[in-house]
Amino acid sequence: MIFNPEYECMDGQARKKLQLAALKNLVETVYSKVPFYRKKFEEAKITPRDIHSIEDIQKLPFTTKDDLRDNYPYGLRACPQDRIVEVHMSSGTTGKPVVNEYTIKDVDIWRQAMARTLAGAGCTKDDIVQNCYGYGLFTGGAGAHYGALTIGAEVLPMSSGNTERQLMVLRDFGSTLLTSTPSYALYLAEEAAEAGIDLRGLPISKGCFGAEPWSENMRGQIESRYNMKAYDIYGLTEIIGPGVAFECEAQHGLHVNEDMFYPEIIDPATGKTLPIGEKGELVFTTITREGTPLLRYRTRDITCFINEPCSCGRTTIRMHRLFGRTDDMLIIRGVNVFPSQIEHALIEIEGTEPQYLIIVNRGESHLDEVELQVEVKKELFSDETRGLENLRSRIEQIMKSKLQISLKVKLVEPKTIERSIGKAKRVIDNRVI
Ligand code: DLL
Repeated sequence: MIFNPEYECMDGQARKKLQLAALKNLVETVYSKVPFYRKKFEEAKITPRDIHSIEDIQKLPFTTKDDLRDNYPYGLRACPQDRIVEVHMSSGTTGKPVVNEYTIKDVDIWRQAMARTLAGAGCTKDDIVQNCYGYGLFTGGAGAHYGALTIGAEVLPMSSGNTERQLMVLRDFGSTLLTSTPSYALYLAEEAAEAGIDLRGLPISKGCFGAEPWSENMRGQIESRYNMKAYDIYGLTEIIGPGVAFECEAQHGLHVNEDMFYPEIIDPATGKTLPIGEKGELVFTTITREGTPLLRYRTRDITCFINEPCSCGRTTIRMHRLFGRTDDMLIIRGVNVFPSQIEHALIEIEGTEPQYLIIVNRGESHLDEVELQVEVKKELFSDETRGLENLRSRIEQIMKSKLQISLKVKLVEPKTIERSIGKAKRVIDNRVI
């Protein structure tokens, strides 16, 4: 089902006109309302009057994750505070989270974007959506919730976790559409098998999965265990949350909601825009946003555009499912984690050395497990073991509060972790996805 054929199937030239008008409006706003952007424009010696065509977007400065960190928490707000109605957050590189503030119009855009997304997977008002994305500062829960309401479907606001109750609801409430991270969907399937629940016999027939990398192999597993069609959905906190791009029934690339979020693909080394079809870093300008709009935000996600017409009838540009990232961000149980956050936290913990190694595994259960090896001062090893045990559990607690994930800490003696002559190797990611 196409939720909004007027916009999703729009003629390309008409869409370009719309994008240009929205871009001009946005550029005027950030130039006059956001000192950070005013300064960037001055440095680049441009003004809003330099934007005449959509291609002129290439004259505009990029925005990076570091810019968001430097302007934490409200420095990029482009409207008065009393117009903000909702806030979401995700991890930044060194402890300062990335903040996104929404006006009511932004929430409306999000609702529409997610309604298109769920409709892409065939969701109608007859569906019962079991929403297992986390509710809270993470965008997944709220985004899927808004989208389902906008379609008029019934939402079961489960949030993540509490597997036993998830399975009870899945079996007893007749859920027809599952929204969760793909790894959680597989974990649930595993637990269902243990509990003797035959998922293939339940009404659940489609799922919208994203927020972390997954593969065709995982798609196949999910589809066969649930007897469902599994769709890839993409988004990020900085831009809106989920709802930036989604698969339709053709499952051949993700349609970008480009009338809302203008996409570009650039060479991450030079910043130059790449021709359609070439792989590079995905960049978005939030042409319709009001709260914290961003110009040419560098996502660090790697993909390419697919320019052939899609059999579904939508005319929006599609992006290939992600190939990876340009940085070292890990996604663990759906939570973004930067090794630099761990490093920062360790510096403040007495007794530890700044040498650590993160080992990530995906266990039998399909959930991510993390071991953090930390070198500790020599003296501690000659102490009684209670001291070591206290330190170990203190690090675990600190990491839990700073990173929002549980990891297992293993304390090791100085010089145990292999040194490298080049870039230090901080992560061993053993996950096969
Ligand atoms: O993960 C938003 C979201 C929620 C998307 C629910 C889909 C479903 P963040 O926590 O800010 O936002 O993380 C954004 O996650 O830059 C990608 O690297 C990664 N990511 C998101 N969707 C996918 C996907 C949400 N379908 C970061 N495939 C992004 C691979 C994804 N990676």
